[in-house]
Amino acid sequence: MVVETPREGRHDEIEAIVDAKDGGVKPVRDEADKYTVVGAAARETFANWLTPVEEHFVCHRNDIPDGDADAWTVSLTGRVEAELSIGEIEDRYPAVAVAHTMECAGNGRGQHDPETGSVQWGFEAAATAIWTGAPLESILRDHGVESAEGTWLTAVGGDPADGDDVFARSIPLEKAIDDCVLAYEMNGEELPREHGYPVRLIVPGWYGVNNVKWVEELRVADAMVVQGSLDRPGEHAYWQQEAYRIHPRETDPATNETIEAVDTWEQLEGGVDHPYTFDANVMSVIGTPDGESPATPKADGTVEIRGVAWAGDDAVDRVEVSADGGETWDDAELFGPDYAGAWRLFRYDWNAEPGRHSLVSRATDELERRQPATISAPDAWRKALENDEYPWNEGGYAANAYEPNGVAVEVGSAADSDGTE
Ligand SMILES: Nc1nc2c(c(=O)[nH]1)N[C@H]1C(S)=C(S)[C@@H](COP(=O)(O)O)O[C@H]1N2
Ligand SMILES: [Mo]
Repeated sequence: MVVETPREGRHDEIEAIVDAKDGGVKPVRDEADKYTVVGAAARETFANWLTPVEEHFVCHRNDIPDGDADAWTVSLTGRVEAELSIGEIEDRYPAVAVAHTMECAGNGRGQHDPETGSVQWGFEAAATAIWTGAPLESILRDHGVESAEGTWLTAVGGDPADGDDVFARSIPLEKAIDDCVLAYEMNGEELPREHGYPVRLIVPGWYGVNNVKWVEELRVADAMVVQGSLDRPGEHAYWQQEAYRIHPRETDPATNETIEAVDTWEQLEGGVDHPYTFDANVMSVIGTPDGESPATPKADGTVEIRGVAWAGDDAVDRVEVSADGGETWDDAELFGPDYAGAWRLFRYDWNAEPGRHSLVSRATDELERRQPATISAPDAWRKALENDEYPWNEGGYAANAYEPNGVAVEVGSAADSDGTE
């Protein structure tokens, strides 16, 4: 079992990361004191498309391995048997860059009432970076793996286990071949240690937990990871089969070797008993105005509301904004870069009357799935969705309600403004 005690040295590690990131991130409350977690310090992170490394959240449970790129290897196991050095990963395969909006599956956990324990994220555990690396398609093809049907790829982290559980996560081989990369650079720089140096898996548009850092093994097999899947001691399936599953109170999700519905929302709608957190649910955050200081209208009386919206590996179709806490809505305009797996920018010229206003945004994806308003009461479970609520769940996973992410903004009167903007 996973050890439930605080992890030693965690606070020093968090402090070192906040220092290295120059204050672009802040520590987040972790009830069990187990995780290394920092999130975007300012709402304005969500007013930009590219998240600088300094503002990119960090989340992991174990100590960061101190392995060096020169000595590190990635073993291919299961249907394949090979060992790759970092040099080979860099030189033998094409270098590609992918844009990926990474969101911790626990983002929004702090909005669950009653609280669910663990890390109390608001909306600060989401970010978009450019990850450079080798396409898994090229690596797998080079080793004779092509067919995808019914096959899973399990990535194993080289982080020393806290207790005896191994950090292992499975994704369908189809997704791996479609667009995943083994990344060795982040925003054009060498991967920082806390983000997975020397090599990590990037699964575009899928929740953070699938993006295994410090990858040391990639296993191709007919099943998702279950206990006994891996050729090593310890508990293999905790991170796949127990943690990061969406389920009501006091439920132990059953272990599955495979499932039909992979899309997280489809699972939530009944596709799988206790959904796995795979692709990210449709979500949006307003970046500016940030509510920190009064907003000053431009000469034409408008204030630009700007933010980001994402929907995992589905496309964002529409973003609406409301300046009255969700009573009335207007369409925002989507603009800027449009890459699968990464968020879109949105903007709206708001005729801002002086006074206090409650701004919210809600996104709808191409499959017409819209962010719900709130998180339900604990026992509503799947029925919540019909009531425009996200199901409260014991782990606090994959929440995408819009109301909790709103921002209260004070608009200065024309007389308050200096008239230059
Ligand atoms: N090996 C390993 N990979 C990991 C984790 C971990 O604890 N160990 N944490 C995961 C989780 S829960 C998240 S949200 C993302 C965060 O990636 P980042 O720290 O680069 O933002 O990494 C994932 N990859
Ligand atoms: Mo996470």
